[in-house]
Amino acid sequence: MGVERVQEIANFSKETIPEEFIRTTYEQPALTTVQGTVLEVPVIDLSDPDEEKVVRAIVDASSNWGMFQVVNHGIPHETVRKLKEVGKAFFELPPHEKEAYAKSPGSQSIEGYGTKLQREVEGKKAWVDHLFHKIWPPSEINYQFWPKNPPSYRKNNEEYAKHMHGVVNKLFRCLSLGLGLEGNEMKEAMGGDNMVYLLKINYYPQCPRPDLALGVPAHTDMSAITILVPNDVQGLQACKDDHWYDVEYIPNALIVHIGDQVEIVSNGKYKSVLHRAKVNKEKTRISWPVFVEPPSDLEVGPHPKLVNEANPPQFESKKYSQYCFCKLNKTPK
Ligand SMILES: O=C(O)CCC(=O)C(=O)O
Repeated sequence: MGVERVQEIANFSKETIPEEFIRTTYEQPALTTVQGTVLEVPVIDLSDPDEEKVVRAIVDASSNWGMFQVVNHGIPHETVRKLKEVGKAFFELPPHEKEAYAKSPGSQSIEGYGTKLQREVEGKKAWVDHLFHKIWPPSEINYQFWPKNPPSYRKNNEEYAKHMHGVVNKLFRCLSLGLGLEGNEMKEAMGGDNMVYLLKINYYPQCPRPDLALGVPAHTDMSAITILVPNDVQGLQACKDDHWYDVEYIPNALIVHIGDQVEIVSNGKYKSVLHRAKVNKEKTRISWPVFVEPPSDLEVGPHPKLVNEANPPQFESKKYSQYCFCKLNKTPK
């Protein structure tokens, strides 16, 4: 097989973890988390008929936190439950069945089942396996990365993607109005209906040393926005004013991250959120972020209506693919 999956490593790591998973003291969650405080990222009721109130709440959350949770978002709870059920079932299949969807080494595509191969800057590895595949638009979907087992995987994921549009449209409308733009202008700046929804499933097995390891290290998302549902195991942390806080798990809420592209189009008014994920000693944590992204060849930059002599552009305009390449290869933006 070649690549060792974290799920397998977890099976034989009962008390300790391999050295490459032990974070430096600057990153270890036990040493760097503000204890006893669960971060109260704003919770916004998307069904509130007072649109101005919703816009104000989204502007405030996106400018000060870069993260918020939405409730009454219109995606049926049953749809989310079924998405989670089939994702969990996939990761519980025997290894050889999952390996059928593995990314081939050297593949340029992000899609497929995998474990991050390259170590990070500090030489460390993350305690997580994942599955990536696009769920929208239909022309971008590569069904070879969608598990055939469990058999309802495809139906349940298609159903989730269908319901996701309503939330995406509402969020972009509010973000746009909050900048003084027309309701459709933010979405159009991200590619309109050609935006790509990339689903990732993070599978964080139980870890005997959650104080030392991280599931996902600190990062901001390259996407425009990310819409995430976790299972009921708390693990997401957000950085606010240079401190790391646990983000509360709210059943049936969607967690929204402002990504780098919204920060760029807003010319810095909205902030992309620095976040990371912890792991758990007793329970497997799973999360399903959907990265809502501009098409790869779309040039993204500060919206022309938001820049003038008094507000010069704070970011260079770049094709989204080029932005991702620079960020992943750590070349100057
Ligand atoms: O699992 C989480 O809550 C966060 C996941 C995440 O940040 C990522 O996959 O980029």
